[in-house]
Formats: sequence, structure tokens, C-alpha cells
Amino acid sequence: MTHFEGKNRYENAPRAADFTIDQAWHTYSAAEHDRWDRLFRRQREIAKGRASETALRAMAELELSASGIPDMNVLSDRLESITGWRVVPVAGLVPDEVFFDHLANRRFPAGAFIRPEAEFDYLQEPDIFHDIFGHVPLLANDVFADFMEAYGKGGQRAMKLGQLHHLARLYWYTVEFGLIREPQGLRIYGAGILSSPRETVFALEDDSPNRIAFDLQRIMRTSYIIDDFQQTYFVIDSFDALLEACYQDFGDVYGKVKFQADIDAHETVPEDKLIHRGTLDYFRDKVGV
Ligand code: HBI
Ligand code: FE
Repeated sequence: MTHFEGKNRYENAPRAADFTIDQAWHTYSAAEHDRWDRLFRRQREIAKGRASETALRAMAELELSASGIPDMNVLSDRLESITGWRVVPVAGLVPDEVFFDHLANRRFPAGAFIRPEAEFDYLQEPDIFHDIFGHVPLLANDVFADFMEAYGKGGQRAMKLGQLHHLARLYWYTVEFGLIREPQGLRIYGAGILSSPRETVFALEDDSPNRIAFDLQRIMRTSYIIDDFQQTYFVIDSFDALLEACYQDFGDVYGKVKFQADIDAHETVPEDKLIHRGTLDYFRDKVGV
């Protein structure tokens, strides 16, 4: 087995037209399997009582565990029998139109590489732990599975309308950084939070960020930051409510937001249904204002 110095040993893997590659599951080293186990055990512990109960139940249903990096084919066979979704290996971020085509056809593109030890706690690119621990469990939920397929189809349309930047904000503040109200209280369903130990605690328990009730148009106006905790989290009442809110012609929403100013990631506006007005202390400390 050749050892790769580079961070992502799949970077130059031969790929199909749809950017999928061979996961070559047998090439993962014992060290890489061990890193998955340590990431999984730590995050699974922190996620207890903080992650959406739906996501935690799905993890068990999909038999995700600290027993080495999952073979995406084996995982996909389980997932496909539940909601028809499969997880397909890619080397990293794929072009938007390729990404949307996969989602529209119930295929979730997951990075095949695992983060290096030096980026154990945080990395910007989606590695296999972010994609499988963070994104895959909810694809076993019928309603969320429908939402993700609809998002893929919406993405293809948004590109044609030149509205991708607005739609990407919907993905960001739900699929990546969304919170949900469950009987036991606020819980996390966003993959970007779920795969990050520190943000899992920050998003639910820190006084700094705003927590605002989901509002599609408001989210499409809200900018976001990609290299730090979020300053605002949006809260849905249920996955049904999320799907319901998005079962509308986005053309109308795009028409409205086009003439409205963007809202900065940390700002609140009068029409917000505020669940928690953030102190923004984390934000202030960071920028020293
Ligand atoms: N590619 N593999 C991968 N994973 C993503 O999450 C992803 C992507 N390409 C584009 C993208 N996300 C975002 O720009 C979407 O909001 C479109
Ligand atoms: Fe992601």
C-alpha cells in the first residue's frame, strides 16, 4: 500500500463523468480506521442529548459505529432499503451542477478521504467523517430524504435562474447548520454542527449566537461565514415543516429577495421570531470590537 504525503490521497484518483471515484475501501490504513473510531466515539458522546433524536436513531439503524471507516457500498445498501438514497464516493467538493444532479437522483456525494491527524478537531473541506456522520443519518428519514431530493432539483433550477447564492444559504442554514425543536428541547440536525464537537456545544448552549425561528425568505437574505462558528442559527419545528416551507415556487421568493438588502450573519431584524437574542460575545471577542 503506497503512503501518500498529501492531505487527500484521493485527489488524483480516476473519476467518472459524475465525479464519483472508487472508494477502494481496502486501501484505508489501520491508522485511518482508528482515526474514524476516535472521531466517532468522541462525537457520538457529545451528540447525546444534543443531536436530533431522529439522527441518533438513524445512526443506529444504519449501524454506523466505531468499527472503522464505513464501506459506502455496504452503507448504501442499508440506506437504499430505507429511503432509496445511496452514498457515492467523491474526492472532494464537486461542481454545483454535478452536486445537484446527484441529490436530485438520491445520491449523496461523500468525500472518501479522512482528515489528517493535524486537523482532527476542525477542517474546512467535507471529509468522510463530516459527510457520513453529519449528513447521512438524516437521509434515512423519509421527510428529510424528500427534502434533500427537492433541494437537488431546486438547485438545478436556481442555477438556471442565476439564484444559486440565495439557495445555497437555505442549504447552509438548514442542512449544514440547522437546529430543530423536539419534545425534549432544541436539538441539532445540521451536519456542519453535528460533525464538530465544539460547535455542537456552542450552537445549543452558548449565549453568543442568535437563535431565530426558520423563515425561508429571511434565510435567503442572510449571509454566512464559512471558517468559524455561525453567529445565527435558524430553528425548524419539524422536518415536515421544513419540507412544507420549501414546497413552493422559489421563483416568487427569489423575486422578492432580489430587491431586499442582505442581512449580516450576526444581525437580527424586527420581524424575526427570536428564540434567543445572542450576546455576540464570541463574535466580539474574535474581531475585538
Ligand atoms: N460537493 N462533494 C460535495 N459536497 C458538498 O457539500 C458540496 C459540493 N459541491 C457544491 C456544494 N456542496 C455547495 O455549493 C452546494 O450548496 C451547492
Ligand atoms: Fe456538508
